[in-house]
Amino acid sequence: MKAVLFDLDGVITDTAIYHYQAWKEMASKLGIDIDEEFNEHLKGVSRMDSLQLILEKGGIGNRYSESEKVKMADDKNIVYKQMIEKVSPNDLLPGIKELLKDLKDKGVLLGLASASQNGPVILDRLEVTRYFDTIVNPAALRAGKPDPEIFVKGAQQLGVDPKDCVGVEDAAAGVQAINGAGMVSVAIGNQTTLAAANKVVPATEDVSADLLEKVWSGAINCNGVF
Ligand code: B16
Ligand code: MG
Repeated sequence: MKAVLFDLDGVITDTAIYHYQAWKEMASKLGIDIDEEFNEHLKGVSRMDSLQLILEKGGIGNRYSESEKVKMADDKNIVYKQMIEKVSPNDLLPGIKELLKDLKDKGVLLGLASASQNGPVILDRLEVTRYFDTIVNPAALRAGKPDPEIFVKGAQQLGVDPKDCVGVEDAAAGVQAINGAGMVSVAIGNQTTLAAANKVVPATEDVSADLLEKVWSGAINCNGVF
């Protein structure tokens, strides 16, 4: 294993509540009510695709022009950015600081493969930017997850073959993207939802450098069933 590509939201930290509150505020101005259950569908989904899902929920998916939608998404992002100003190192999910440190100590390259354009700011606020060798720019992608492009680009930016990489995700679309990139996948969360991953663990504290190495070598050597 030469590199690990990390998703951000739900893996390194959890800002889903801030995305939810900011979208809820924007949606209510349009007379659309969204709840936490609906918010689950927005996890890992890009900003513009999230907006489209919300408009469709309100039955007004075709009402606005592209520039009007960009303005709505920008307004939501202004609110979201105010909310993430309070993010601090205390918001790292359990075990993640140790994981990043252990992987660096072992000489493993680290990359961020997040759909969030706010990824670099959030890494700064969490004070973990120095652990990352590369960050994929999601704004430059042709397609979002489940398309493998973001993970393929991450491996390219690190100069590593995808088969020597492990991707870590919390969303089914993200696991599909990792697998499609030809990497080994480790997922955090529900065993049934994330069954396509080479390995599923319940929580971030269950992911260690040793586990990632073990899953990678097992998958490479014997087809990845654990
Ligand atoms: P932004 P991930 C994703 O992050 C979030 O899960 C998703 O809810 C959000 O819409 C997306 O980033 C875009 O975020 O509006 O900040 O560009 O899970 O891919 O790390
Ligand atoms: Mg995620």
